[in-house]
Amino acid sequence: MTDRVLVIGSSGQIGTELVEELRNLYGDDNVVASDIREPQIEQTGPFEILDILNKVQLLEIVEKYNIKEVYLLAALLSATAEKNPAFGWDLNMNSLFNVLELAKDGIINKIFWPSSIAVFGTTTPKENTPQYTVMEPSTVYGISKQAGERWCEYYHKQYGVDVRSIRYPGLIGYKSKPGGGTTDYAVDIFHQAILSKRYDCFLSEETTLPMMYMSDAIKATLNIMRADSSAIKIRSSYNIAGMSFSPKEMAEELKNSIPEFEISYSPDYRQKIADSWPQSIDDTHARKDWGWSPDFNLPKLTTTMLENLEQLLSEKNNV
Ligand code: NAD
Ligand code: AKB
Repeated sequence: MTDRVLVIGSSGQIGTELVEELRNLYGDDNVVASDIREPQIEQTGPFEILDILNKVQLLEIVEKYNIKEVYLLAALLSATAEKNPAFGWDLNMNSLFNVLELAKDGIINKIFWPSSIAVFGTTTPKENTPQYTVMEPSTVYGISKQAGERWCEYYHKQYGVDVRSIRYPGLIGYKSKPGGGTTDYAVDIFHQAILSKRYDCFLSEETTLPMMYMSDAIKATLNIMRADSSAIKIRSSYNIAGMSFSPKEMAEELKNSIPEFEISYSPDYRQKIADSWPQSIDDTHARKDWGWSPDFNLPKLTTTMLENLEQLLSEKNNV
């Protein structure tokens, strides 16, 4: 029976785009999408409803499709987890244990599990944040990601589990909506710029954060997963960088295409989260070990987002 890939949390912001690319690479039937909720877009391959906290259901799906590689995307993100810390911890940690255990038992061969810039905290150097540095996250999400990184490295060293990970910055794409993060404004702003030409931002104007266009994030994910195992020297999680900007800089860039666009600022509880995160990231190790480099900067991201989102929204209005 053919070895197959399973994406867990496939109906979310990253999963929606990752499944599409994995199916282009491996074939529609060889990539099984799964989530606790229905997908955002029509599926071209198998989809299963799966609660990752249900170990029995997970094993059934893994055996049914002969899954050998798992992309674990199910999680509560930073803003949502702050509203429900106990469940955030439960989901973010136990989902990872359930998948790591399958690899430890030799049932699956390879795991991708994303970490985040949220592993850093207020005591971390903010600019060009190094791979190895002080890490004192202050959110339940960041704490769960930091603990997850430690467990990934532990399972690799103790049991030889082939687990690979990236610390994604805030991700921006037009195909799917974000799921409760602090960086979500950078997607919402495009929707509102097109629909109403104005946006009220929940972060203050000077809040600079590391960000990345979704196709760069997907490229990084596929590249780290397809690299030779010997090239993956870091088994906790790799820093990767795309670009850094503040809401004010994003708005200025948008005005180049939509001159009448206006932005206002009403910082809420997410400001404190953003203030604890780095402003820019040093990704030297990812570049050296498995050839990482981004394709998108802020101007290219802005024109690409506007072009594609305008088309998508006008298609939806015409349906
Ligand atoms: P998302 O919230 O958009 O998607 C997560 C998906 O997981 C959702 O579709 C949700 O229904 C599903 N899910 C929740 N509970 C589940 C359960 N019990 N069983 C199965 N599925 C369940 O998140 P995303 O933005 O796609 O993020 C995916 C991963 O990448 C997460 O680990 C996140 O921490 C990480 N990450 C994302 C970003 C970003 O900017 N999007 C940045 C850094 C790290
Ligand atoms: C969030 O804002 O929670 C995510 C992340 C950077 O991990 N986008």
